[in-house]
Amino acid sequence: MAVPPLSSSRRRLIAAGIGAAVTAGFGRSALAQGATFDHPFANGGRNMVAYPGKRPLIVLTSRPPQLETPFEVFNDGILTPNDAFFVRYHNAGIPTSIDPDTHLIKIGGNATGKAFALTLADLKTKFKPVEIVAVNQCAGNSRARFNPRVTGGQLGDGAMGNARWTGVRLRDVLALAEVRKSAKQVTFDGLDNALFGGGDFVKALTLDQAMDADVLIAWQMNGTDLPWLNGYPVRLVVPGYYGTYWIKHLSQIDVVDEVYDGFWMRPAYRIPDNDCICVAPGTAPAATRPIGRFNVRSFITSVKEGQRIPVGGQTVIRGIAFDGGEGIREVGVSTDGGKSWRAAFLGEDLGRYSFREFTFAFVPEKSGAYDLRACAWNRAGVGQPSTAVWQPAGYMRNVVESVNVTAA
Ligand SMILES: Nc1nc2c(c(=O)[nH]1)N[C@H]1C(S)=C(S)[C@@H](COP(=O)(O)O)O[C@H]1N2
Ligand SMILES: [Mo]
Repeated sequence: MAVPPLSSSRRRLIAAGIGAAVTAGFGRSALAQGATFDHPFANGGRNMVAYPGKRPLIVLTSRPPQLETPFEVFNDGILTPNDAFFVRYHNAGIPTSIDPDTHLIKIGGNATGKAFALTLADLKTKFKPVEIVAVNQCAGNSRARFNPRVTGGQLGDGAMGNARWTGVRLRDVLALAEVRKSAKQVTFDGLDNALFGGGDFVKALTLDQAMDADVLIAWQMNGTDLPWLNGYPVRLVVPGYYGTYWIKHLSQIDVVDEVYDGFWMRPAYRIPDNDCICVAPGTAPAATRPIGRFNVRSFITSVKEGQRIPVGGQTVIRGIAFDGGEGIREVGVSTDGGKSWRAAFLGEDLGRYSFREFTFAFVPEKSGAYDLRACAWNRAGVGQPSTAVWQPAGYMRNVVESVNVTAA
């Protein structure tokens, strides 16, 4: 069933700076600077702090900064505002001063015939600019929902965001490097350093992944310079792939003739090398591979766990869906805990890597409890699992989630 999107009047209210607290059913105060934010899981208390270029966000760690987007932001629109976009670093030595006129992106490595360097001005003037809307999601998004719990940053669902990225194709830059036949991988490094061990954050893509036309070296996000904490002045954008590959403050690109095995490629950011990408709870995988593309996910954003909705009146169930680059074909909504499903109305298509909005008009006829669920399918026909799987790193959660509400 297709229902018309009912969101425009509400968005105008938000644009006018009022209404969000009232319509979303919870107070602004929990999101203010200095407030304590409570995730709905044990030890979920966090501070709300405004970092440079950011509105108050949920602080997971302060050094290095790891900031989560309050989930209600995802109901305001399918592009995530720069000042609300999540932040993830691994090492405390983040850059604190960068001169955009002298910053260099150096290209080299043992599988290139020519090493060279580009300034930001070179990137902006010597190559064709490209724009892509794409979701950036941390592999550990929703990690705190794992049961049994796993170690690692206890994230709610706010380690993701969707933006319009402007940059140049990585492959256009690599075309100048005289890449040799022996080339296997491309490694990427940024200006941040490890201060307390753990190793410099360096990531690798296979040559094929790196040569994909959609991989960008980007300097803009939603039409303005990248926020400092999201990788100013340039970052890698790897549409469809987990955020770990999206190197920030990009400064070095090396084409190499071996499989790069630095700490952040092995043992970090690896997934069980099997079809379910899972193991029995409490066990370790026998073999692993580097994490790759997103699986299919969807979230209800307009209704919150525990909310009261009007019996006999209309509640708009709105949300977002995305996957690793096939694009979303269909989203189903269930209001009876997954027993029956109906098709939601899909919103504007900003491309196969973007959040896709869905809406569904729900009129509960009887008072009582309702278990609301959304399930997305991509254009390859792959959907979301109805029961959660487990893995020790707490990556790639994509089970159909429940939002329990009461009609009264
Ligand atoms: N230089 C650098 N780039 C990095 C990281 C990092 O620690 N250092 N973390 C990666 C990880 S794991 C994620 S999830 C994304 C997060 O991007 P964001 O901070 O812009 O949201 O950045 C990636 N790029
Ligand atoms: Mo991440």
